[in-house]
Amino acid sequence: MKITAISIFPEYFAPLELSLIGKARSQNLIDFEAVNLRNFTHDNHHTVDDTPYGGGAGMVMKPEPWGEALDSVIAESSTDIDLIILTPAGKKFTQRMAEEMVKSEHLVFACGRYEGIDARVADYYRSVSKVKVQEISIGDYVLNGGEVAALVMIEAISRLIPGVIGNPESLAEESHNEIGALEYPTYTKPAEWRGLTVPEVLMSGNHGHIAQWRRDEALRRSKLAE
Ligand code: J9T
Repeated sequence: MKITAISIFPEYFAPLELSLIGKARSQNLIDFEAVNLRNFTHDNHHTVDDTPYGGGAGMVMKPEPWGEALDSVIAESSTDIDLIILTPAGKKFTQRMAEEMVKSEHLVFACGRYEGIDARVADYYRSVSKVKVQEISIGDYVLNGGEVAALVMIEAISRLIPGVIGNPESLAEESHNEIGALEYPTYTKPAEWRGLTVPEVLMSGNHGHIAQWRRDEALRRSKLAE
């Protein structure tokens, strides 16, 4: 899988060299590239933003640098592209979406700053046949830019690539569990710590009782969280 992130802060993506996805990269399971949006400006100040039509606070990202950057990424790609535009106004990112996106040959993350990217960029690329555009939010809060949201998505997606995480069983468990993976409390040794003990059922060896207890606990927790 090829992953491209376009941003005015490509340094944000340095942590991808480490940990989980670092392993995926070294095994050539993921080919990651960060592209600096300012390389697609032509003025001395490398301007990427301007004031909004209609007035209001903040700045909007200009369409031209995005158009040139995306055209160049598309021209260099031999496959279809899934273009993900990070925005708090997008569709909420879920585990099911990650499971779909991991099938992509080339994911391109457009990370905006300021008050967003000129809306014509999404509209234009929806009409390009090689490209499927999705506007995605990682949750109901505002960030300073799409970079951290892209990092979240890249971690959620890349760990689903076969061979990236050690235990395929835990992946199967996550995807079969509709109410959410691993929502029950977990324990390891010692059996008693600072006067606190591990629930008896977990040490019973009765796998049916353990599974039932975990379902009950996960349900109880999800009700508490409502
Ligand atoms: C500028 O981008 C954001 O603020 C953003 C992007 C994706 N998801 C969010 N919840 C916020």
